Amino acid sequence: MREVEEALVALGGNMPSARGAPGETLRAALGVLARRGCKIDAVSGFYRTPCFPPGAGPDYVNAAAVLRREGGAQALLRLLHEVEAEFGRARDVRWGQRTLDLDLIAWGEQVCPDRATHRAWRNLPMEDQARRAPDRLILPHPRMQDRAFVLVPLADVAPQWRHPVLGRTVAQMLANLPREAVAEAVRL
Ligand code: A4P
Ligand code: MG
Repeated sequence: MREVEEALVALGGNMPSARGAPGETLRAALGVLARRGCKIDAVSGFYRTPCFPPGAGPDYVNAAAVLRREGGAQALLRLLHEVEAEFGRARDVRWGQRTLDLDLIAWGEQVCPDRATHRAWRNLPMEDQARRAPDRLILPHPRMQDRAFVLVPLADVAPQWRHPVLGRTVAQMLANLPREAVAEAVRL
């Protein structure tokens, strides 16, 4: 397994941090990642997106980045969690409001931990999605194909990346989403 792969990272936040409003936080977080060994190849536009689930909090700012780093996917997820913590992320309410959420969307075309487990998380009923979080790394991120707030920014930087299980590119997954959901993501 290759230790350096192109990683796709989704960034989001809907509460101010010590660094400022969510857009400032996201920019600062990218700076920290660059200083901790991430070679950032591309950063998407920043988008204002309505909070999911609707009504659960203020709008988010979302973005996506393509980066590379030595050390494998687990090590990158650990770094992402460290950076979230440094920006004041408290993991209390799942899907709660947050200053910074950094999700590892993909590590090359790796499927983690295996296709059967991936399928189980991908097909988790909506009522369980809000209650259950995986205790190990799932790649690609099991909800990426459902979310305009992930796919709209990702389409700026990796439209041709192909989902290793679903067989669809980012551009194709985005085209499969309801038009209204996509239109709600407004470029800042
Ligand atoms: N985990 C497993 N696989 C991954 C992965 N590929 N990337 C584990 C990141 N984490 C992964 O994550 C829960 C657990 O999943 C962790 O222990 C991690 O090791 P978390 O970041 O602690 O919890 P979370 O952020 O509440 O969960 P998750 O799945 O990141 O939340 P969601 O489902 O991404 O929801 N609305 C808008 N408009 N924009 C947003 O960005 N984000 C959320 C977060 C909700 N609503 C939103 C947005
Ligand atoms: Mg997260």
